[in-house]
Amino acid sequence: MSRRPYMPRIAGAILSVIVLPALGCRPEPSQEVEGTRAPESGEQLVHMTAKRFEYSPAEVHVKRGVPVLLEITSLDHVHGFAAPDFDLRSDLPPGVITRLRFLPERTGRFGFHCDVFCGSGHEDMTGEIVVDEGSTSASPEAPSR
Ligand SMILES: [Cu+2]
Repeated sequence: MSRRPYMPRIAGAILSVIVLPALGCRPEPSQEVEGTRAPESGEQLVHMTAKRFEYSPAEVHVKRGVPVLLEITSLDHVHGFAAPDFDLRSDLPPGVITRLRFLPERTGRFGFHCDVFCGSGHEDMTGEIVVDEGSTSASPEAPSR
């Protein structure tokens, strides 16, 4: 027999999709996905969570020139995510993975913040996307003129 047996995989899938939730132990708190397509190769995948009144991580490092996929999940309440420098904004419903894509074209530090009022402390709910120079590890501030 040269065919590979697919049964164990299927059995595993059935186990995790049907049996485990029935037992009350869901493998992931967030199953729903809002937004665009699944992660693609070549993207910088960044996971982030939001809760009153912070993002984690609050500072995200990405490389310039490489597409970024942000996957953000709120842990408690509807929050927002707004990064005006990248024209990004979305609501973050709790328990849902919200996907946002952008291409960082300039290096630097770019702020983001919650733009859905979520209580007193809301205005402190901020963070930064730090875009670093891509590929090589050459010193970032070495102009070659
Ligand atoms: Cu807020």
